[in-house]
Amino acid sequence: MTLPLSLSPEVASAMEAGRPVVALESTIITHGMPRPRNVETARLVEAEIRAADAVPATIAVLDGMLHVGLTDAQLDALADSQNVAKLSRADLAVAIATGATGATTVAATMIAARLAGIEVFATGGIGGVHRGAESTFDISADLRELSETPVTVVAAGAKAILDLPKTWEVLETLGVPVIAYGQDTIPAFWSATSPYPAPLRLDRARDIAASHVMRGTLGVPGGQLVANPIPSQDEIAAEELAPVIEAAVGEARDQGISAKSVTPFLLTRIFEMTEGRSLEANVALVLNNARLAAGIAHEISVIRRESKATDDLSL
Ligand code: PSU
Ligand code: MN
Repeated sequence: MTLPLSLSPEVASAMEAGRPVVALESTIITHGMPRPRNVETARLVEAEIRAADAVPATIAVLDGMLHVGLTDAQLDALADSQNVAKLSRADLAVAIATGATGATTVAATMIAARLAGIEVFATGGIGGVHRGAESTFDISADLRELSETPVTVVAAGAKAILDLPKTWEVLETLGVPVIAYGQDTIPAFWSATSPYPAPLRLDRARDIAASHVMRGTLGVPGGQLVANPIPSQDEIAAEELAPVIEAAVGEARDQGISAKSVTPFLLTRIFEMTEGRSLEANVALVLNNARLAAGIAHEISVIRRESKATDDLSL
C-alpha cells in the first residue's frame, strides 16, 4: 500500500537540496490556541523560520493525505474548522486510511517528519505525565514517540499543567535526552526556570546538532528533547501561575474531563483565568523555539554536507 504523503513544492525542493527544514505541528493551531491568534501565530512561526533562512513544514492530515508543508489556504481552512480531530500516534493510520482530516500532535508530527526526512521540529510544549496520573494513567504518547523516532524536538519543556517531575522521570526511563538550552534547570513552559535540574545542558546549536547526528550513528533509536527557556521578558513567574494551574486542574477533575480533552481544556481555562496573558507567553515561546530549531537544522545540514564530502573523497 502506498503512503499518501504530500510534500509542498517548497519543502520538496528544500529536502532535495539538503537545505534546513523545520517541521511544525498543527494541534497547537486547532486545539492549543483560540482563533484568530492560532492562525496568526502559525504564520508568524513560519515567517520566523524563513527569516532564519530555513523552510517551515507545517504538518496535518487533510482528506486522508498526510501533508508536509501547507499552503496558506490549507492552513486557514484547518485553523477555521470546528471540531477537527486531534491525531496522535494511535490515530494517524486510521485517519489516513479513512480519508479523514485532523491536526497532528507532537507524536504524530514526529512520525510524519521522519517519513519526509525532516530531522528538527519546533513546538510550544510537549505532552507528558498528567497530574493525578497515578489514578488516571494519563501519559502522553509524545513521550514514547521521543524514544522511538529520530527527530529533535525544540520545546519550552513540557507544559506546566503536567506533573513535571514525573514527566522527566519517564523520559529518563525511556532513554530520551532532555537537553536544557543555555541554563542548568529545565524550563517550565510559561516560566523560564524551574526547581528541576536539567539532566543535560548544551549552549550551542552546533552541539545539539552533533548530538542528534551521533545518536543516529550509534544506532540508538529515538530523538532528543531540547528544552528552550522562554525569553525572560515574556515569562509568567511560576509562583504566579501555580494557583491558576491548580484551579484549572481541579475543575478538569470535577467535570470529569479525560483523555484527549484534558490538555485543550486546561490551556483554555488558564487562558481565561490569566486574561490572555498565558497566550501571549505561549506565542513568544513558540517563536523562540522556531528560531533555535532553525539554527539546529542549519547545523545538521552542515554536518550532513561535511560527512558526505568526506565520504565522496574516500570513494
Ligand atoms: N504545546 C502547546 N499547545 C498544545 C500542544 C502542545 O503549546 O496544544 C499539544 C501538542 O500537540 C501535544 C499535545 O502533542 O498538546 C499533547 O496532548 P496529550 O496530552 O493529549 O497527549
Ligand atoms: Mn493524554
